[in-house]
Amino acid sequence: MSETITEVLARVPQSGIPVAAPPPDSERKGLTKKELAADHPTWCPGCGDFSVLALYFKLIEKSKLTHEQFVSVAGIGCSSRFPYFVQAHGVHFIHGRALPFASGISLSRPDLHVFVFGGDGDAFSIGGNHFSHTARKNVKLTYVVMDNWVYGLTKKQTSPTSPLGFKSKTDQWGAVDYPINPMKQAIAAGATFVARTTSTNPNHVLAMMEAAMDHDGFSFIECLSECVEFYEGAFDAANPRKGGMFKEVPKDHDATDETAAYQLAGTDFPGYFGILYKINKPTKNAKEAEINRGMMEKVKGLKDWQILQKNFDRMK
Ligand SMILES: Cc1ncc(C[n+]2csc(CCOP(=O)(O)OP(=O)(O)O)c2C)c(N)n1
Ligand code: SF4
Ligand SMILES: [Mg+2]
Repeated sequence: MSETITEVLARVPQSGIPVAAPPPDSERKGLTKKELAADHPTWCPGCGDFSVLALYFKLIEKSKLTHEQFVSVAGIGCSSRFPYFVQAHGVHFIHGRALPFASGISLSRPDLHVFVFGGDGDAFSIGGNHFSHTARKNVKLTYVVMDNWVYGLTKKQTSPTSPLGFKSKTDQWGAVDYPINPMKQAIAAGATFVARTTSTNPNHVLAMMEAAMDHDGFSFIECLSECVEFYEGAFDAANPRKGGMFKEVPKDHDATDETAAYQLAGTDFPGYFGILYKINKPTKNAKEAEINRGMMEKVKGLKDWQILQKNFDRMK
């Protein structure tokens, strides 16, 4: 029989910090990369997104996660096809709306690791408002944006991160709108973990994902991921194998210093890679758990139908 509301709420511990549901059977093993691989990805050969997927498999395997412990959510776009390629619980949702959907999962199932994947258009155009609000609410989830500076799925339109002068189907004479800076946007919106990486540096992508997953709050990673079909060579300047430069965040950078993080974020491309900003602040999950606990005290001993009746009586 399924749990009652009171039983579900009773799983929220006194600390207000939600903890994992009972651990899976100790005899169960974590998923392997091989078990996680689903359909053959439909991305173009050479697309940067392949690398992010492979490293996600590695992360799950390394963390010994089982099916009931994590979920992958995405919007719409080439990058957002991600959950299809993961043989585990996942959601391919509406364009730009992955974050509110994922927030619902995170708040109702705080024991899960909630990972969200998407593109620059999905995150910063149609989903721009959700990005800001999820960040300021500090919902516990990890958001990886595969930034290719273009709309890939719809075959080359200007995106909010396309640089000035970029020629696309929507800007035949070159983009005239100033691009956004995802790092600055995330810091300013209130994100508590803000990092930058590039799909051409696998070890670094994995390290950022691991750190993001361990963060108790909204963790955001911008991962440069080349669209070889519609923006070839976009990130060569960040790739040492193409004569570019991969500069890590300086060792003496204080990631809790918002102004310092903002300054690093403003460095000209290729900029810095690593954790630019990281602070601890109560999550929406913890705050809601606190409210739920208070309410539980008030309705102690009552049956679910009696709680409902009380609510209706109050509305009279
Ligand atoms: C409501 C809605 N508007 C527009 C579209 C068309 N559309 C699909 S994906 C996309 C942009 C994809 O770009 P991005 O998020 O950068 O992902 P990429 O394909 O580059 O990985 C657009 C405009 C849609 N599917 N739904
Ligand atoms: S169109 Fe671009 S983003 Fe889409 S799969 Fe192909 S290379 Fe990747
Ligand atoms: Mg894109």
